[in-house]
Amino acid sequence: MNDLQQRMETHIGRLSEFTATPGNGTTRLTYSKEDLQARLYIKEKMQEYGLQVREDGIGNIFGRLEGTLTGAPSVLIGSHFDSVPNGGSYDGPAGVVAGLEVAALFKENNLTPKYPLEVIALVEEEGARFEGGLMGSRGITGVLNEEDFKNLTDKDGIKTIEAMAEIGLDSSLPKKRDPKTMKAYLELHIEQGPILEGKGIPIGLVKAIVGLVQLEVTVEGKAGHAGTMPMEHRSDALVAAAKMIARLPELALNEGEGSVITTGRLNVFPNGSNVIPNKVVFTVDLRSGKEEHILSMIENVKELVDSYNDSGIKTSVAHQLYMAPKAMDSDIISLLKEKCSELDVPYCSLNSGAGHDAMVFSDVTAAAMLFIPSRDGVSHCPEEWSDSKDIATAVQILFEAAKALTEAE
Ligand code: HGY
Ligand code: MN
Ligand code: MN
Repeated sequence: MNDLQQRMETHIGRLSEFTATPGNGTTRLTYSKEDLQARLYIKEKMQEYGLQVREDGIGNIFGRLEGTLTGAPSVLIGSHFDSVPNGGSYDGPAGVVAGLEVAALFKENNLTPKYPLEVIALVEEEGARFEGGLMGSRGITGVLNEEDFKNLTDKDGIKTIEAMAEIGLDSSLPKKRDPKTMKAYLELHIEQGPILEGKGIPIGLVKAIVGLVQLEVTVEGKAGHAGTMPMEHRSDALVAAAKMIARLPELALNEGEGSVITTGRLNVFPNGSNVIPNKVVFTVDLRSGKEEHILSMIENVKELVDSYNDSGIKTSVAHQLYMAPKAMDSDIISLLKEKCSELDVPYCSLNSGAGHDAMVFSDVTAAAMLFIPSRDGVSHCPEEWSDSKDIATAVQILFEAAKALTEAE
């Protein structure tokens, strides 16, 4: 195992220690104690690698290697460092540590770029604490405005800015960043699917990222005693919600072309075993490679939910996130292909079924992604694993691409 691969193992190993569920995957919610531990580790490495470290008003971390061109836009390399509940060690951190090691290679080779290089570690990509997801990147690009950011609360009603203050972050700092300060955004991420492993190819170049929508459905009924309320008089919110959820998969299958629908979170109120539920709130995550399918599925979900309204059941659907499908930058894809060939690394092109911060940055700058294989194609679970050898290979490719991008006009 070479030094770079060893450093990858160390970084991933250390970051995976910062979890609220040791022994049962990575649970690192934004602005939690575990976030703070990971944040300190990332900032320590940024300083060690000679970068100027700062955090913005959302808590995103930037490590900057100044360029010789004053006021020139930066080449950003990184990913997110939050996780889903009981997730894996690589989803997000693989991209953050790759960015760190690209900066380390600039330092080791005494390279001062023309255009600045910035390593970026983003918060709340998963949306596991504050609704919607892609929060850190949406805040930087202004898609999430200051007002909406400040009003976001977690399931306990704690606001973003309160949670930030808990770990010593300053939410009064700037959030939205002028697009003119960004030249490109590069992200290494695990594939989270079976394609690369199936092909035995270490590097995937992402052509496009599927569109994704997060809806929140609220179903209201009437609470009552589980023993004394006759069945025919009930307005059971959970029974109505269960019927809706059971019919969602058919909407994706009818849409076709790889469209998917998932209900990942469901809360029952008042959640007593002998109480007829009077309210249920559940999420609907829907995705497709074509926007027409996304729009059609939104309409069909709303129609389905609406059809359960009656004298006792009332429903509503809230939009939490809307991201249209996004193509990655063709010029940077060509550059990455060239660097893979120069380094004699096999690669293939593929689309991403997962959402990523790169899809947000693609609205304001040239964005591109590299994938590495996921063992057994699994992710968002403790079994998630990728080979540090592949991360090291990706770092070499990103290093060559970053050198070109920080020199080119
Ligand atoms: O949900 C996603 O696609 C990403 O993992 N946040
Ligand atoms: Mn991710
Ligand atoms: Mn994820």
